[in-house]
Amino acid sequence: MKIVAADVIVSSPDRNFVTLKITTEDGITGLGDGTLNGRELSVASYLRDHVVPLLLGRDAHRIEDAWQFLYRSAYWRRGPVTMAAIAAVDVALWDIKAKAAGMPLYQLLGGASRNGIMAYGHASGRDLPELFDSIRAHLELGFRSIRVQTSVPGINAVYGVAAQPSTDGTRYDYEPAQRTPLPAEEDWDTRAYLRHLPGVFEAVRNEFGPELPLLHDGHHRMTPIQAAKLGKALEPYDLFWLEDCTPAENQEALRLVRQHTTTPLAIGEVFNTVWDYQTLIREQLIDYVRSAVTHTGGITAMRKLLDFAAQYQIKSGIHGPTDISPVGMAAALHLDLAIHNFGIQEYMRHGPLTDEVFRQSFTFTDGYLHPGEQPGLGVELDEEAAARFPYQPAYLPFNRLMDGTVHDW
Ligand code: GCO
Ligand code: MG
Repeated sequence: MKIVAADVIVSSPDRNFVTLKITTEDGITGLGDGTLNGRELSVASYLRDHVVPLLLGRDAHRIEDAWQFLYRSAYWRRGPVTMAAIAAVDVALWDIKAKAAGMPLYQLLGGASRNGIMAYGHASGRDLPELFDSIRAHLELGFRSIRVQTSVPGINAVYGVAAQPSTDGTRYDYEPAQRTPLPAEEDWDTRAYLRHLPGVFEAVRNEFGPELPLLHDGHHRMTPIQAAKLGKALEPYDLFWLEDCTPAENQEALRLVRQHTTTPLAIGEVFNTVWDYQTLIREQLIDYVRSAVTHTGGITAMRKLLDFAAQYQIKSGIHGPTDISPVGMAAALHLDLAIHNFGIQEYMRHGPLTDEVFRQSFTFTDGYLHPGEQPGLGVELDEEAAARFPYQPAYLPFNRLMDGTVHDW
């Protein structure tokens, strides 16, 4: 089944998305997500200028071969731009194969291992009353697992806290990228954060009881010993996980954290290959793999990574913020349903304009996602709608410490 066309569509409904659409000689189309938040045009160029010419005429069914060819023939390998571009191709080819088979993609991955996919939502607040309202609003929406992020006294803007609560408390609760021509500057003080956070979790546990799974994202801001201290301090509040507690480049850092705390650890949203996890998985330094299908070379590579993790009782926690498009999200859901070592799925709902561009068939009921039964991924792109929302520059903020030093955001 020859590939006859491959088009890169950059569209900005609510936020920027990069989508690859592959068309075969018999008219089957497949979609892949190549969105890299704040660096979208680099993936679009990698695909348009360097990958599309290689795809034309190839057999769409040879997914593993396409993956190996794109990875190895560039000679230069790994990195978020390359791996997002490969992911876009890989997911589009899986979409085509499943459509050709007349099956939802999860069936080709071995079929369903569970009835539904437990998802967690993002609650946040500038103070405890606002945080409690946000948690309640998420519970009303059906979420049964909640990530908790709060402001810290003395710090002006903290990652993960919505600038303004929305009317339903959740719909636009937090969007990492801002439509600004330059990255916005935020401030940070780790000691103030470490003093504040345990009290927040104590208050949340007192209000919502012991059962609700609670998660927290440290966003790479702590040193190993600071992370160890936080993990210990949070033990009484029984977190589902503490995410990205230290900068992700240093796998050995997690050894030190692990020696000090039984708080489960999740890491990996900025990783892009299995090699980033070698030490972490073999030494069982983490409990959850946080990679996104979109940034880790697609379903082919994620399946291998998660199978490797499974040998060490490490589970999935696939990255699913709004900067993963509905196409990337659908790919994650098919994988979540099929693999045995599923842990949890992050789910940040997209805005209404995104729903106009991407017609999705996944459902969210009583805290559980399901990719649906449409052949393929179950997502269609309305190209006319996509064209109404041209690219808009948007960047993630960055952090400076109180003395002006640049810090992890
Ligand atoms: C998460 C992430 C995101 C990232 C975002 C950056 O856990 O969902 O930390 O919120 O900040 O994906 O583009
Ligand atoms: Mg995160």
